[in-house]
Amino acid sequence: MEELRVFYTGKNGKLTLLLKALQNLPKKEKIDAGKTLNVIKREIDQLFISKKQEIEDKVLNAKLIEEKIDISLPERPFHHGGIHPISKTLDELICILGNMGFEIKEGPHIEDEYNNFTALNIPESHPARQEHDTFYINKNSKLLRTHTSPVQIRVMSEKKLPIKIIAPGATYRCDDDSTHSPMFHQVEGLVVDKEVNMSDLKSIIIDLLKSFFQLENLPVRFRPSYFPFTEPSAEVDIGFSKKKGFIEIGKNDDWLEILGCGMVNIKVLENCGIDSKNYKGYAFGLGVERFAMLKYGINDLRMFYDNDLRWLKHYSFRPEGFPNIIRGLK
Ligand code: 2NL
Repeated sequence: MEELRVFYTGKNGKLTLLLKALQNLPKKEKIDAGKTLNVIKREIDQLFISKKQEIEDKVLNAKLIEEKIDISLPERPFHHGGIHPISKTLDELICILGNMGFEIKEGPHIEDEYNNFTALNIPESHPARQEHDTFYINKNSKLLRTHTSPVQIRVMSEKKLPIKIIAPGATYRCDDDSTHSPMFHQVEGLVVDKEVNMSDLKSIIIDLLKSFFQLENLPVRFRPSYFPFTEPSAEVDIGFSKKKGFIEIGKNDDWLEILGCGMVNIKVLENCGIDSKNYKGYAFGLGVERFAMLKYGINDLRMFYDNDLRWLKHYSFRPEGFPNIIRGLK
């Protein structure tokens, strides 16, 4: 088509040459012939344009038919990425505590000795402070946080009261065996207000455990304990039974330790500049891996971080089913 166009209306085309030859004609003939030639030229131009359009439409339609997608066909069975059981457990804990009015706070994973230990009333001589437990980064007392408590120290030091927060996230300890991973996850909670006491703490913990394990009659027991950052301190147990090697939560044959808590030590409040005569606090800390193992029947901690595809396919969750403050845990 392009060849034809050049043949007639190109630079040296038949029609172009005729138009050029007009100048050799006498004036009257020049006008008549000029008109006729221009009519022909316009007609030829128009023909080329419409033919070109016709061909382009044909090409486009053929392409559209060829690339048609049948949206009524079922989806091919490809594998979705899944939600890791640690993420799912964190989402669930955040959902439950979020509904109770706790605000979620995060902080740096690289901390200093003051926020990680000193402010929490963990003395220099405390075993957790010795080299073998903590990943020190350099000699300027920088370290990987060994718990999420430094987040709460930062929030308390801002001195905006009252406080009702949780600090979820990764924590690090120089420990690696079948029951310890050098990186693991915690959720810690902190409430600081004028009138709070141990029974407020107890009711929050009992509600949290019943919601998390979806058991209205879950047996819960508070046992006196010791943490440097709380006084008094308690460890919390839940009822379980062991049948043929399987742990069943909610029965009451035996007790299983599940978390630690207590009233914030007044030394910790004072370290953060909070007036301990007018304000009290309670706090709790739990291990996310332990919660995940008990709820989802995972008995080997190390599998969480092995990235074994067969394990991940078995234990991960469908992404559309994540916990949500409106829909709940399902
Ligand atoms: C456990 C015990 C606990 C806390 C964590 C805390 C934080 C501040 C002040 C006071 Cl800033 N307490 N956190 C309190 C009691 C226990 O964790 O066994 N966790 C796995």
